[in-house]
Amino acid sequence: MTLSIQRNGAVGALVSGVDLRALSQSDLHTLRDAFAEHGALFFHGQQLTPEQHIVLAESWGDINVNRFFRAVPEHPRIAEVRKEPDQTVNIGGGWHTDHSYDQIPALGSMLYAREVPAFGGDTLFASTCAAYDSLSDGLKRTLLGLRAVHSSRHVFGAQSAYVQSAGDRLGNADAASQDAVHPVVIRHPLSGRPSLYVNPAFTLQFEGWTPMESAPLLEMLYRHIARPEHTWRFHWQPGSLAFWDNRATWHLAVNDYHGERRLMHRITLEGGPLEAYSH
Ligand SMILES: O=C(O)CCC(=O)C(=O)O
Ligand SMILES: [Fe+2]
Repeated sequence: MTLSIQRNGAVGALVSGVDLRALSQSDLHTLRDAFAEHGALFFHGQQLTPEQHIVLAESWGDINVNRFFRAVPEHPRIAEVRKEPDQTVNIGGGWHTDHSYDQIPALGSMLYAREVPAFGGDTLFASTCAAYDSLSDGLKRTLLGLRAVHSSRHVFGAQSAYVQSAGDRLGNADAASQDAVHPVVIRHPLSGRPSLYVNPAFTLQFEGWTPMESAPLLEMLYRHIARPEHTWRFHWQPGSLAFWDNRATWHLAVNDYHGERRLMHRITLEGGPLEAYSH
């Protein structure tokens, strides 16, 4: 098998010719470079047991256990992303990046498809690096001086409509007490590229601005990041794996398959501190 990497549009690359159960050191090196360059890697036709999924994740870095997702039975380090035929709410159905409410956000996740609907259930990705690059120089200069406040409280706390509608798929609402402040434009820890680090799920306001003052500029940035030319759509098969970088991308799980089951296993990797981008 020969490993080959084919880039998508603005975000991610499709990797073929590789068995994720048997990566050589040289494959791993190639994948690390590709991950830094493309922000997400996509694979099809993988056959991973939960144990092999864990081995794969550990070959990359340390595992981070998400406090809110229900775990796969007997695998406390694997989160379950599930929607049953009788459920209408899905997990991650709006644009977001995971863990921005942590002061040291997780690097990203390896999401592995076990059961997928016959049609739909795709995941959209957006490049927050491409989105920064396509802003005007004037707005870039303004954003470089800003920091933003992020929180988990309104999403994963007990009062949240999302938690109430997710049933037993989400839990531990008492742990939803994180607030973090991050630069609005970060230097991507792997690529060094500037990346827009705000998202509609967890960002509350710019530091030192009121929520009302922040909303119009945040909304503008959200519309800009979600522009079609910054995005790509991944269609899952059983055995597909997506590995995304939370510091370079957003994602959105499309909820268009009511009446069918979709079951994914997610392992999240520890990240590192974020720095502001400066010229
Ligand atoms: O199910 C998906 O496609 C993604 C769900 C999600 O947002 C996540 O696992 O972080
Ligand atoms: Fe997510």
